[in-house]
Amino acid sequence: MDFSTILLQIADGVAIITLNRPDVLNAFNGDMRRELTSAFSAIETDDAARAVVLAANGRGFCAGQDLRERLGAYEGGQAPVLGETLRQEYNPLILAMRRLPKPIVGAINGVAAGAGCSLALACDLRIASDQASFLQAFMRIGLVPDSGSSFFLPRLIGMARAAEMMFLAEPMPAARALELGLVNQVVPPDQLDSAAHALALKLAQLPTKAIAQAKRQLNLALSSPLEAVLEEEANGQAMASQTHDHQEGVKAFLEKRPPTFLGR
Ligand code: LHQ
Repeated sequence: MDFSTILLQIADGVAIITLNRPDVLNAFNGDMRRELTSAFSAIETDDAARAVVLAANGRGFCAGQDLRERLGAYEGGQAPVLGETLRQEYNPLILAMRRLPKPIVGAINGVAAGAGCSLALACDLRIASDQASFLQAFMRIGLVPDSGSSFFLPRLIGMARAAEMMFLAEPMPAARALELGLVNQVVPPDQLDSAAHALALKLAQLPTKAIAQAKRQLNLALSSPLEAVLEEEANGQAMASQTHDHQEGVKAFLEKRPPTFLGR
């Protein structure tokens, strides 16, 4: 697949997507929104990809909406109505990430601002460089949190801290994000790629169907009552118990050797 704003490579069970508009800290233009969604949909159907790293080139992770994209409209004295852009482009991207039956590791190298912060929050796990920061930039330009930030942020760090980030729009440094559980790990910048890749490699070797189902259960747990989650767990276990990977896991345990999971 040919992309102009991102890079995609798949090897050793791991798909690496790299945001590639470094001059504008990987701000989202229309091409990047569409290409990113296409990349996730290509990964969904490719058995060679069992885990994903979402990384970025340059010194920023993603600065959110490219504020130059609609300059024409502002200069003409008419601000664009942004609801449709969200419905048609950002929301499908966030849903594609959450519905992807494969784990996504965000490798957060620098600032993740606005919809770029939302993008980081939509990953399953986040490893951050100690230079990274998270910024709910929306309020700075008179907008409201979007692209899933209002869903993920309070669930990750609690209502009061989410309100603080959203209202004050001050950057949260990686070290604080680690304290609050917003990221899983913080590493020096030169170790970010290898740490994210090592984690994804580990995920790629786990029982693929069980990982996909665990992600479904986590998604459901975010917004469903206990009864529904218990039922989903029972359905999921009915499926997982019939996989080769489950048989292999038990066999390997009994034979005191590491398992080889084949993803079926
Ligand atoms: C940028 C951007 C950018 C263009 C840096 N656009 N060029 C909104 C609308 C539509 C529908 C859906 O939802 C949304 C959601 C949103 O995402 S709203 C939030 C949009 N993002 C922002 O408001 C963040 C704007 N950027 C910043 O505040 C700063 O750039 C941050 C704090 C991210 C980084 O600051 P610095 O490290 O000081 O970098 P810088 O400001 O010098 O930026 C470097 C270059 O990147 C610079 O270009 P230049 O040609 O001067 O070197 C910036 O203009 C460009 N850039 N963000 N969003």
